[in-house]
Amino acid sequence: PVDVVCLGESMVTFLPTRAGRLADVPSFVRGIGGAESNLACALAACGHRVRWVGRVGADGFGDHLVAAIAAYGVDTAAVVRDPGRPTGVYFRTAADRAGDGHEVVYYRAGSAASAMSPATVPLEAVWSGRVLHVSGITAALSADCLALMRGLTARRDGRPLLSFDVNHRPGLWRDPEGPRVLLDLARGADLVFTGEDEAEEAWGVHGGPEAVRRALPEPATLVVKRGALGAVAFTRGPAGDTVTEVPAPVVDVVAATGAGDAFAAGFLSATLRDLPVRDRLRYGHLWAAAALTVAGDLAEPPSHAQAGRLVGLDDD
Ligand code: KDG
Repeated sequence: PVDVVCLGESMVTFLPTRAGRLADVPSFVRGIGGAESNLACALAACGHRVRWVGRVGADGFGDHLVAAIAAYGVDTAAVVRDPGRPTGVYFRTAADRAGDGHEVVYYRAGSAASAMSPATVPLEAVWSGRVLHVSGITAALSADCLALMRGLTARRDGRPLLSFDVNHRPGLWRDPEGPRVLLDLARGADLVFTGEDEAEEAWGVHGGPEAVRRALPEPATLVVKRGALGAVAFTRGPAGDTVTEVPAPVVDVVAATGAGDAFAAGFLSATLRDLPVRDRLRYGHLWAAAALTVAGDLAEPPSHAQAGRLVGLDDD
C-alpha cells in the first residue's frame, strides 16, 4: 500500500549558472521541478511509499523526469506518456523568489500534463494511497485540468485524506480573477497549506492567519505559512479549533523555490507517523530549511533520525 499519491505536472527546470536577468544569463544547468513531484521525492527520500501520477511527453525530457523522480524511490508506474504533446520546461532566475528581480518563464502551454483530465488520468491510481496530495498549480494549466481538480476536491465519504497546497503561481493565470477558484478547491480538501501572502494575493484576504481560517473553514487542518515568522496550524476538534504556532528557524536563504513543497512534505511525513501537530510544523520548517539553502527546486530532507534529534524527539 502507498502512503501518499502526488498528482501534478513536473517539468525539466533550467537553473541559471549565475545571478542576473534571464536576458543576460548565458547558460543553465538542468534540474527537475514540479511542486507535487518535489514533495513526492522528499517523502520517498525519507522512506515513505510514494506514487507520482502525471503526464509527460514521449521525449527526452520526459525520459529524464521519470528516471530522475524514480531514482528518489518514487513509484512512477502510473505516469502516462503522451506521444502528441511535449514535456513542459521552465526557466527561472537564481534570485530569491521574494525579490523584485525574480523571473519565471514557463514553456508548458499545450504540454502533456496540460491534457490531464478526469478521462486521461488513471483515477484508480490517484486514489490508491492513504493521502492524495494535489496543488493549485494544476487548476491553472487548462480547462481539463481544472475539471480534474474540481472532481478530486468534491467531498466524498471514505476517500483518502486530501492534501492541497494552494501554490498560487501568478505567472500561470491570465485572468486576475482566476485564482479565486483556488479558494473553492481548497475548501474541499482535508488538509490545506497556504501562505499568508498567497491568501492576500490570490483572494484578497487580509488580517492574518485567523482571517485565512475564516475564509477556509471546512478543512480539518489548515496550515498558514508566514515566511520567516513561522507557521500556524488550525486543527478542528469537537470543541472547535486548536491553534498551534511554531516559529521558523533562521536560515541563510539561497533560493526559496521548492521550500513550500518541502514544508508540506515534512508536515505530511510527521502526520503519517502520527506525531503531534507541533512536531508536524517543526518537521515542516526543518524540511523547508533544507530546500531554502540549496539552489535547486528540491533538496534531500534530513532523515527521520536526524530530524528527530533536531526537533528534540527522543525516538524516531
Ligand atoms: O514549488 C516549486 C515549483 O513552483 C517549481 O518546482 C515549479 O511546479 C512548478 C511550478 O509550476 O511553478
